[in-house]
Order: sequence, then C-alpha cells, then structure tokens
Amino acid sequence: LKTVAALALGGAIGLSAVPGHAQDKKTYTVALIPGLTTDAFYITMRKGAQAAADALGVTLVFQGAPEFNPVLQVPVLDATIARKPDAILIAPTDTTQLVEPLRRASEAGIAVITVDTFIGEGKYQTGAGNADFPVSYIASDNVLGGRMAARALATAIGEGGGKVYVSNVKPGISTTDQREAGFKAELAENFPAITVLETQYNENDANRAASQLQAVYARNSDLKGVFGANLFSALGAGNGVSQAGQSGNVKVVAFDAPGSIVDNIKSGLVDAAIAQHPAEIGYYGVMSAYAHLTGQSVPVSIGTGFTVIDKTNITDPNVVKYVYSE
Ligand code: T6T
Repeated sequence: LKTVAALALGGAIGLSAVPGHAQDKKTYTVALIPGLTTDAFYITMRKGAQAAADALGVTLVFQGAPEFNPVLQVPVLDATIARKPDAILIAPTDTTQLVEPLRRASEAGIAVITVDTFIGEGKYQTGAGNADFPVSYIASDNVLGGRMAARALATAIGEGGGKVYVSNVKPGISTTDQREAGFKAELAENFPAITVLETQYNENDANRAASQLQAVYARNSDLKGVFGANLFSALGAGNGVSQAGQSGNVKVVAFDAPGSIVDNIKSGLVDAAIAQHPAEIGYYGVMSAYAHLTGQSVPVSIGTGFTVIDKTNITDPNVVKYVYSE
C-alpha cells in the first residue's frame, strides 16, 4: 500500500517528468569497433570502455573484424549502423577509406567518435565539411610517441650511432604514419649520427616483420637498431633479431606493451616499450559519447598518456598496470 501511495504521490507532483529521474533514464547503446578484435591493445581498450559503460548504465557492444583492414571493417560498420546504436566509437583502419562509410553513420543520426586512429586530418568539428563530422578524437599523441621511441632507441644504441629502420604496418593508418614521422623527425633534429634505412611494411603480420628484419640485417651487418611501430611490428622485429642471433647487438624499441613484449624486455631482447594507455582511451570514449548524448559539450580531442617501460621499472606496480590485457 505504501508503494502505491508513493507512486500516486510521485505522479501527482510530476516526479516522472524530472530530468534524470530513474524512471526516465534512457539506456544508451554505444558500439565500439576496434581496428581488429584479436589485438591486446583493443582488448584493453574494451575493458576501459566497459568500466565506463558499467558506471553510466550504458550498453556497450563490441564488434570488429579479425584483421586490421578497411575492406573487412566497413561491412562490420555497415552492420552496426543498421542496428542504430546511439553512438559509435571506432578505430578507423584507413584515413580515407572510412570517411564515406562513417559519414553514413553520422547522417543516420549516430554520434561518431574516433578512438586510437582518425579519419581525414584528424581535425574535427571545424566546419570544413570534409572529414570533420566526428564529435571527438580520443587517442595517444602518436607523433610524440614516435619521438619518444627515437630517444629510447638512440639511448640504447649509444654514442656511435649507426643504421636503424622502422618496421611498420602499411601507409594510410594515422597512428603508425604519425609514429614513423615523429621517430624520423626526432632523429633528424637531435641524433645526426643515426641513419634511417627504408621502412619495411609488414601488413600487421609479425612473421613478415621477422623475415624483413633478417633480410635487412643480411644486407646491413652493421644494423644497430629497429623501431617496431606497433604491437605486431615490434613483436616480429624482436623475433627477427633473436632468429638472426643478434639479441643485444641490434637494439629494439617497441610501440605497445603486451605481456610478450614485457617478457622480451626481461630477457634483454627488447630495450624499451612505449606503452599506450588503451583502457584510458576506451573509458573516455564512452564517457565522451555519454556526455554528448546527454547534451553536454565534449572536447574535440582528448590526448591520453604513455608509459615508457624498460628493465629499470619493469616490476614497479605503477608501470605493470599499463601492461595490456590479453
Ligand atoms: O598500436 C596499436 C594501435 O594504436 C594502432 O593504431 C594499430 O596497432 C595497434 O593496435 C597494436 O597492434
């Protein structure tokens, strides 16, 4: 009886019309589309996104392709648009090929936020009308990350300098393009004793990156170092160094920090890893989507942090917490 009376009273004073009152709260659905599903970076991003979704009462849907490839990602995006979520968080796998597919989402009234990678030039909400329609871009500063990798590799190589190269995925991916640009700019500006050989593209295939390392080493027995510009590039390049019997002689700096890279730091194969904070990207992705959907304004870009991991800090709990989940 008490409940009935309370309900009647609530109705009488119009409680159900109070914004934010429990009875009225809409459950938003946010879809997270990673670059690929089986990558510790995006698995960790999903965890952060889920933490924010749980805190806000948002339904999070995670749907992606098995490879980092726009030809596979666009159908996943189209299927997601058909399900009409309130917002899409996506790591676009190509700066140009995802523009029109994402425009379709935006024109269908779905808020688009890009996480990790961007489309166009990554400058959103400018009024330019090109690829500026996403609400926000939430990611690491990848140019800075590339510069950090260059400094770490130069330190590992030491005074004498010498030849290095970048093991990279393929051109057209905003993150890895920017890391390579930052890496090269830092070396050109501050480490003239280091020469950068031609970039080797591995299509996100660690085995190919390992073979390429051995081929580059076969042509350059004075190779001093390699920068693996993402998780698979770094894993493969490290394996290549090991297979060439050059562990410790050819220095390796990795972008990304799955458990396997941490093991390679412990064994001395890898000198340093630039760990991104993918959980932070996922968390603020969902928070930003929710803010936008509930009428708050959202920063047009949010920069997340890095942690440099090497053998001096590898057991520090404040560092270990940034090792990616598998
Ligand atoms: O390095 C990350 C991500 O930032 C990049 O855009 C693609 O590769 C990773 O997912 C690692 O494999």
